[in-house]
Amino acid sequence: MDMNVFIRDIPKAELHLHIEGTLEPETLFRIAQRNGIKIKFDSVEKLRQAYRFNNLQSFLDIYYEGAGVLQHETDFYELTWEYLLKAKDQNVRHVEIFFDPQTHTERGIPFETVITGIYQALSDGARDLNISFCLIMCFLRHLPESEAMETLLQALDFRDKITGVGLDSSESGHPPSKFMRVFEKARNEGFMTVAHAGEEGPPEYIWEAIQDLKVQRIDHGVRALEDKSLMNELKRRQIPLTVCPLSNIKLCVFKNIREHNFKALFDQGVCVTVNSDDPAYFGGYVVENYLALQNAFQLTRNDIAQLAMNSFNAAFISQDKKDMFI
Ligand code: ES4
Ligand code: ZN
Repeated sequence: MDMNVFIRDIPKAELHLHIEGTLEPETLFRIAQRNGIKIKFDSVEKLRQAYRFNNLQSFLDIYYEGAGVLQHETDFYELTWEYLLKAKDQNVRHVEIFFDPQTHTERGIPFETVITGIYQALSDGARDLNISFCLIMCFLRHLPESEAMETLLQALDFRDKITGVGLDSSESGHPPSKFMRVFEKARNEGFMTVAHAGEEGPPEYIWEAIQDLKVQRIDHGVRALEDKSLMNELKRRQIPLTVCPLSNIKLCVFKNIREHNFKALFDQGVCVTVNSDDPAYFGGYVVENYLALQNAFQLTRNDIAQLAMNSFNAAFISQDKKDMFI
């Protein structure tokens, strides 16, 4: 069987996916028009051409602007549903979706509008597309901890719909320790925890995510390779990394895919998973991320199967459910 087909058809879970990052230019234009919002770019092509980034911040500036077209429950529904159709095509069986409530509540969109639209699409997807799901609410780390705390309090009204909390946005200068209290409260309320760390930031930020925030997974974490004792800790405790190869290339974390440290992490026995991060902006969904790695590192079918298995093992699902997939 052709490797492309093998990668497409193998059941997989996606664990690092920002729903706002699945907003394709076509959808962005359609929703903007419907909501009477003017876009700086006069065509889909021009907008897509603007998707050239030199670091995380240059991407975030465009990403937050794009998310500004989302206003109504149906906008969030449509966004999520379109992603699920892509996931279905790529045989993604389980998704753990990040959303950034503060990106929307800061613009006056109610928390309830955001979560209801996203959750309805995910529920329909579970029923009609057979894709199971979890929702992870991320705090924007460039904002003060007090605002993250307010967001957590708002989320308590939707407790049954949210599995975990995460930490995203501009990493440099915003260490995980800044959010110690809000993560402590989240854990006490029964939420799972994850955090972006070691994407651009130093290995110390990964240590802080593990020790201060007590996360179950690290999002990105590629800079762990710079710290031998951290690598030992990740291996010993089998703390998964949700790696996003195409994202790392687009944001210039690595010069090109062959320079990516994925293979070193994988060969050293870290529980690595492959994910798409913000696929509408980074040029590929999860299959394209697997394919990029397979091409660059000549991965075997066994390697691909191991990565797919890791994705279920690292998921926030019961052992029984993992056993059904693996
Ligand atoms: C993100 Cl790639 C990345 N890093 C940090 N925060 C983010 N939010 C959306 N994509
Ligand atoms: Zn991310």
